[in-house]
Amino acid sequence: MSAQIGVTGLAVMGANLARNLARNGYTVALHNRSVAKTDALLAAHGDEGDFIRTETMAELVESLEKPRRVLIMVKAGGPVDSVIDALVPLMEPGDIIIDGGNSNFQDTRRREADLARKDLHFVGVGVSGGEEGALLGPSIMPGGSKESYDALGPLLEKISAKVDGQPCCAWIGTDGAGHFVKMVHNGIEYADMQVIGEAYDLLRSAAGIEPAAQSEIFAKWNEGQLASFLIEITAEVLGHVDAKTGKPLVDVIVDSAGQKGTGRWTVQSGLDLGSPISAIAESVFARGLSSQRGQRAIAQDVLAGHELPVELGADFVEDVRQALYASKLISYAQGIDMLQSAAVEYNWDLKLDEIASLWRGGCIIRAELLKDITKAYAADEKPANLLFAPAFAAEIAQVLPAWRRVVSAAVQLGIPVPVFSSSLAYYDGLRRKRLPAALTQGLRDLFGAHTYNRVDVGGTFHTQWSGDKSEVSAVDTH
Ligand code: NBP
Repeated sequence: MSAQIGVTGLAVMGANLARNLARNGYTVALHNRSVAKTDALLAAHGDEGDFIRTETMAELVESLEKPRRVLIMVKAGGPVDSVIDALVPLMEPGDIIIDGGNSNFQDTRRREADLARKDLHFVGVGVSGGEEGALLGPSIMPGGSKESYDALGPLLEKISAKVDGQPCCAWIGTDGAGHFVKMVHNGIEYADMQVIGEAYDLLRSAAGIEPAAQSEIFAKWNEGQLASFLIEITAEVLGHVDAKTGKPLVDVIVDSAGQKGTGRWTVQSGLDLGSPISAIAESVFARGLSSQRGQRAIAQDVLAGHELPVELGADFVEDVRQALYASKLISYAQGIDMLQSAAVEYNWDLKLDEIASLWRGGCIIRAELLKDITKAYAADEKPANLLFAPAFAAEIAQVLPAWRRVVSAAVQLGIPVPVFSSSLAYYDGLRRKRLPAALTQGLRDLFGAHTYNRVDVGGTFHTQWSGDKSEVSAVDTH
């Protein structure tokens, strides 16, 4: 018996993907650095399908049909390079090495180029859905060559989540495109969670609605425009009572949010691309601020508040819902805009409708909204920005007054809403006819002779600030 695919790295994600593949009828060769994990998986789930137990890389490679497919599911970073180094001498031209971990897309680009020189395919695959998704059907974002997708795609599509009968898996683009799209997915996930947190804080701190009652509000919200996995689990977490204290669980959890790095990578990459992904950036910064517990404790005593009284309207809860929806839309619009910039920079032909479509199921940001986003980018005329799609421009117009009221109230009450407010600033910045960037350019020209363009004639100019202040035509030194 030979296996259609091998999996090396059988911690929680690798084990669950291996089980998912076996449950879908594939023979799966299993390998882990320490054999104990392989044996534990076989002991607990060996009856779920056809597995081949291997102890060494050589055994793993020998057990595979050709072209060989080996899925690496080890810790991102150095361990992936070690496993690749061990595999390469054992593989033959045309074989496929797949990295399904959360690798940085730049590492994936480097590895793909290295292996292409050895006639091996390297496919970086973004996998979203956590432990449960890996087992029951994740959202899968494969990069690498089109040729490798022909050999690998059918397996990945089979084990992926399905929405309306469509697999949540499609070839994203060459080299690191899959890992890049997964990274941006995670960035949007950060923003999605932050806007939920801001809504919760406003309902609690401004309107005095306790977690149990909020659980019902979020459950109701999950039936409408906001329907999504994250809103659904927010209702669950807010409704959960701590068995030890009888308090809402959310009140006994330390208010310091961790991060594993994909949000930070998204922001770093957004800065490199010049993409205004303020919602994602503010979400990462909000987690950073939450973790500065020492400074936050000192601030309790030394920093004034001077909150101002606010008359909350009778529809405050609905206002917050609308502000949450608007801010969520902005984070998707910014994330997708970043994908467009990356497509140009890295020469990827990203199909935004397919990407939105495969985020509809299996992944953490799965949401009803993604169906409309898919439609917007499947249209003949693709919007330059998601917000320009007629359906979304109309929706934003509808929720805009509530969004402004909520941000104003939050500012007056001293409740931090970094993503609600920065998203509104992004929206207003985008639609503003004249931005103060003109003044910025004037200042740059004065202190650094950085030059400017004029609104009335073409060319690049410099004012001789330290001389007679006359304007001269200049070579662009931006
Ligand atoms: P971990 O990230 O915890 O990695 C543990 C695995 O890596 C074990 O199999 C371990 O072998 C192996 N390993 C390490 Br550590 N160093 C190694 C080396 N030098 N050579 C060979 N093997 C090595 O596993 P995980 O939590 O299952 O995650 C796997 C990947 O999936 C990661 O990239 C992670 O970021 C990603 N992930 C994705 C999601 C998602 O929702 N998509 C969720 C969680 C994780 P050992 O057993 O011998 O120590």
